[in-house]
Amino acid sequence: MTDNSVVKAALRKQAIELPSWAFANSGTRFKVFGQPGVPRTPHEKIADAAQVHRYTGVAPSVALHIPWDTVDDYGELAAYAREQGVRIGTINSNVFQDDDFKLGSVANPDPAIRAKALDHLLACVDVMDATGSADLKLWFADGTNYPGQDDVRVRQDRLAEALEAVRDRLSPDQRMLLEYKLFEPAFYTTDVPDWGTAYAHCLKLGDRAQVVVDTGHHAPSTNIEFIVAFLLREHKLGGFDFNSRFYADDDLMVGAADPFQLFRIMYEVVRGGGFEPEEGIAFMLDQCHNIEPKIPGQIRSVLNVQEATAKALLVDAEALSAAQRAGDVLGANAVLMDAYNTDVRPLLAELRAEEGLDPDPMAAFARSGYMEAIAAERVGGQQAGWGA
Ligand code: RM4
Ligand code: MN
Repeated sequence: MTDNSVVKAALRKQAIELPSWAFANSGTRFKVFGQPGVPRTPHEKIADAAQVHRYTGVAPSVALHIPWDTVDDYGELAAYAREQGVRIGTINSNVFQDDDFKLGSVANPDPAIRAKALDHLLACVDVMDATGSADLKLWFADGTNYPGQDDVRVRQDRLAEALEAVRDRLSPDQRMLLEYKLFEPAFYTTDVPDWGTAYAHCLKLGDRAQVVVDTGHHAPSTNIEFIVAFLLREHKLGGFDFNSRFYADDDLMVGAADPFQLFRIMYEVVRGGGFEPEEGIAFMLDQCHNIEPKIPGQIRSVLNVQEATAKALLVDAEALSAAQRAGDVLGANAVLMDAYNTDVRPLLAELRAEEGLDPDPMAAFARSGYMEAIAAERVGGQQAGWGA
């Protein structure tokens, strides 16, 4: 297996981005359960995210979601993030919660509504300029519920037109990351339902457009690691929205439902050079903590990604390649499984100690008293939520 010092050196470079909305209240369409101490403002979300970085050392940035994180002064918010020891990362657009978007946003049959959706996307680029963010994440709830409801071909034209306008607005150091999702809220057709559709649009858009793989956005049993390998090989993988799912887009903690799948994905990232800075892959979480406490939920998630990464880095590339070339099916499989079956927790504890962190971030955070402090301090005001 790969030498521990090599694995540690690679892990030191890892950065996982946290979603601001993970710290806010969330739920299902049946009920949103509030929790004590939940942030009321984007500043409080950033303060909570900074705690995750403080204890894990690998979560230095926070993604914003607009308009959930709207503030008057984004430069000030970015400065506040820096004071807290983190920075603002990806800007997520939201064109799925306005009444006007009932029949879609950028693919809506009404040109005035399409223009309104595009305005929002362009306003998100203004936010990026103010925060210094490099990535704009685009997810569209657009689609139809019934056969015949709209012309699915024309909807692709409308989508392409909006994407081109966004691309033309980006500065050279900014990217657009196009996310796909099989279904929901549209139940019959979705305008960007899969990686192939996203890839085809990004290919036409050029270098500054790349695909985002949200691990919860596939049909059951989809081989996500193949998609990752393919996109990485084409330099069209922009990043991940990590979460895990049992059934649909469950947004559960990454690595909770299927840690082996996460390992297989991370192995393809390692194999394809996806940790090299030039590749620019954004490793983001996109999760909701509906019933578990949110900050520890995020810490657990970051640790799950780190563990899967460590195991992927442990794979003995030479032994694997030799077995593959020899057609040794069982031998090759065993090389991969040896790495997966390694308990990497001692190695990660050691790494943290070397970095001056507590070897057990979950326990250290619990001891810190932060949860109790925010529950006592954050009284009154309106707790942030996803507004569904
Ligand atoms: C979508 C998609 C987006 C996220 C929203 C909240 O399903 O995953 O990335 O911003 O949910
Ligand atoms: Mn997502």
